[in-house]
Amino acid sequence: MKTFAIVIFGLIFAQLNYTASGLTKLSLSSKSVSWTLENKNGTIKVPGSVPGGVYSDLIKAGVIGDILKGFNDVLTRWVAYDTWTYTGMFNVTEEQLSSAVAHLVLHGVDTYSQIKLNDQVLHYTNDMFFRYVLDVKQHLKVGSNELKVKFYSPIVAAKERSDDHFTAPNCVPPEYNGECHVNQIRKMQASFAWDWGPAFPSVGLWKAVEIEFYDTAILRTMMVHYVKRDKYWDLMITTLIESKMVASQINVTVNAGIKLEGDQTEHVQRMFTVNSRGDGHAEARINITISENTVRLWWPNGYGDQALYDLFVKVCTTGDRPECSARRKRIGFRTVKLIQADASTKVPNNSSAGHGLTFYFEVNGSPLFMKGSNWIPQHILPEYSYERSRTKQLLQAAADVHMSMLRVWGGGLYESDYFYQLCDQYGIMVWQDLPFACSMYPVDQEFITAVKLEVMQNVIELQSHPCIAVWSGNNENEAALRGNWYKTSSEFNRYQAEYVKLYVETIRPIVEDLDWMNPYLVSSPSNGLESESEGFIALNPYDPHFGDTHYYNYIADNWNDNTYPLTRFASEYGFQSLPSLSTMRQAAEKPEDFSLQSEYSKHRQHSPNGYMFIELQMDKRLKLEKNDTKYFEKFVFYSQVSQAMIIKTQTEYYRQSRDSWYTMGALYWQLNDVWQAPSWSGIEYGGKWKMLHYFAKRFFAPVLISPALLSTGDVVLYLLNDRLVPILNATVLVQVYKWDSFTPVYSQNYSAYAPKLSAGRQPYKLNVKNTDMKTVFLKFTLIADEVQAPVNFVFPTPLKEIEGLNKPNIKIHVHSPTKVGNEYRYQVEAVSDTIVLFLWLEADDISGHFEDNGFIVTEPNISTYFSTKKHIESKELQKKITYQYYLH
Ligand code: BMA
Repeated sequence: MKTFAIVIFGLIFAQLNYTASGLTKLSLSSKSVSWTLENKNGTIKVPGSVPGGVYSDLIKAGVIGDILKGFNDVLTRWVAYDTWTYTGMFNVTEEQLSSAVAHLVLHGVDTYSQIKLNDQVLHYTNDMFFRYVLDVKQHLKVGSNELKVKFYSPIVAAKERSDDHFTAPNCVPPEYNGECHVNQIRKMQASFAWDWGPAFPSVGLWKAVEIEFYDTAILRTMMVHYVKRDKYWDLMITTLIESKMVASQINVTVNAGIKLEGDQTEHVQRMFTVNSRGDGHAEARINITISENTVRLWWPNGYGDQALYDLFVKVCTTGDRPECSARRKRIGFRTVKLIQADASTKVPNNSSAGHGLTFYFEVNGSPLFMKGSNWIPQHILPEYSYERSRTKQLLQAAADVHMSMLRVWGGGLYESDYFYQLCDQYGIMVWQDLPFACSMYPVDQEFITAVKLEVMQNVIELQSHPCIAVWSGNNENEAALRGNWYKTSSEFNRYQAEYVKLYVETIRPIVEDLDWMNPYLVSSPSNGLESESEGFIALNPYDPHFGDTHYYNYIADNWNDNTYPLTRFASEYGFQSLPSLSTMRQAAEKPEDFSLQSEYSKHRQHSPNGYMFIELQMDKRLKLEKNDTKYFEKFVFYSQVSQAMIIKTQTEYYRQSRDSWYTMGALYWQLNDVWQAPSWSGIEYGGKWKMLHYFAKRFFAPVLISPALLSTGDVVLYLLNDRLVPILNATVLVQVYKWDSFTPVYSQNYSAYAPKLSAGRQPYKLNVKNTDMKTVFLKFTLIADEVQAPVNFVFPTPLKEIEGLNKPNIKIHVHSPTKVGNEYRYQVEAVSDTIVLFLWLEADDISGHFEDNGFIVTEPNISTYFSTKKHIESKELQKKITYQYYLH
């Protein structure tokens, strides 16, 4: 029996080396077809790219320069006001045209366009997130054909729609240098500017374009649902079949096979007669039952392996000339539940903590604390936003610092399939916002129709990825309406009704119907079920007893452990810093730009009063004299120190609050950047890690000894344990240092214990109130069998007040590299003669990153690694490495 299955399976796989028999595809990408791009009055005519876009094509042709330099976002804005036409000439053969079906497939059209084939208007598009499939059988001819896609200015289109269907806000704040009414159009919302990014209202064919020729039917895609039943997984595969756009009955055979552990396979074949609707769509369902012993579970990063299995599906038409087409998906077996249940089951019911509902993810039956960040598009131009190397670099960086969840934020995109494949591989769960953010949205017929189609298509594509954990209808729109952010209070009822129509009545049933494995939330932040019971716009969407929260406070003392409000799940919180000088140099043009007062600096800061808040936070804790000769350089560095310490403090507070409040998630704002500017990111545009990202590696560590300094002067300790087993027989070494010596003045061991998956508060405290707080700091080291944990610190007073810290003598030594994968890995040692605060190593213009950085040096020797793709002599690297630290 087993041999038989393998033979059949082998046959299926052998045939899967091609996408289809019967189906032929004619790629219209600019690699195979010549395209031109022309503006309205014909004064600009350049080669066009497909996939591509107007800004990148104008850069390639030398019409405009590097769009991220200087003020080029504003200086190139004229591009977005013009009308641009992409014209492609391609040949069709007689054989191709003899197929019964010829469909033009445009995988991504950004956004308002008219599509003409051989001078006949085929269609008008209005949604960049939608794959358009157009019947071109009657319009094609043998020989040369011309496809023209005329793009209307998205700014003008948005304005025109707003004139008819105005919905708040009127425009983005002036600091953004942005454009208005992006909420009117189904385009990446951040492309009209955001508080961390420039406006580039792009147009273009941002994904592939092709013509599909076949006779009867093809497999477009498939959905995969699975449920655990006793000792089995029931796998339900829904194939989505496309055919001629007329109602008809089609006979097909569906083959599905999955490779399991070892050499085992499961394979099923069935015949169907499917009813193709008038739009050419039909479905066939096939089930496979898998014994639980033949697969391993898929776990989020840090909690276990990411077991993935190849599922192959082939659909063949029956009859004289069978046509086959196939798809492969890698799937993982896991269960995810978002538990919103009586909070008193988790925390004492006689306290405020026990009121309300929990909000946590239970994965494979275990309650897991989600650690991570928020993902914004990796490039401001959509045609570059799916770039594989950058996707990999960023997701790898997220996985390297123990992130288990990323929230794909609602002002961006549905990301590339590659993005979700990597999240599957790295174990990064995805909180997927639908692309609606910080606005009220229209609900006219055109808009609702586009949204329905778009959501349907994208949920179908993404739902089978094991990484997908939750869908959320929008970013901050419930909070914005309740909080009157856009002066909507006089029309509250209208906006509430429209909100419900869009996210509850239109989107929710689609998502829940197509993906019944993963939960749908109406908004982020929201009170979850509680918001629903309050008409979807809760009185206080930030209620700590329910749902998720976003929290930004730029005025409080954010290095203080007692500053932060409680929450069940922190899905956004953050603070700005400046990018490093080397990143800034890619965009700043003159030496004068490198000053906070420069026009350049003002132009790049979109967050109103942004620099003032950075300075305010810095002044609370660090000392930087206004007349310091290196003021700007230090400001940049200190801003990163300040950001890293703030997010560390806040994140550890949330992890600790698992104990008393059942806080179960910390996703800080934001992982990445789209340009060289001040922002909340932990990784700069170009991939360089800020101090925050290095700190994340420590504050997200699976096991961490985490102190909190209470306002009474008591230091309490938590042993954070994100492992599925308890920590027994551990010791915490507490050492008190004076700032001027490597030798601690006090050391004491305490025993420590933490149950599995817990924030074990330890049953003792230390008091620092009566010590001379300016001269000492505390260091905590966990000693436990087979457990690695970073050291941690308490600085009892603001660092600007400390006494005794000396100027260090530091020597750097770089060893010869070893090759690890495609990278060279250099051991870097730093030797210091005294304590150093936030020792920060940089490798000049060599791109790569250190394994650790931003050190609190309490021993004479520290050692780390620098990894880079480029080979460089270790002596050279040693010369290039510079360092900074905090000293006043
Ligand atoms: C939240 C996010 C983003 C924004 C960030 C920083 O509002 O959802 O819209 O960039 O805060 O202000």
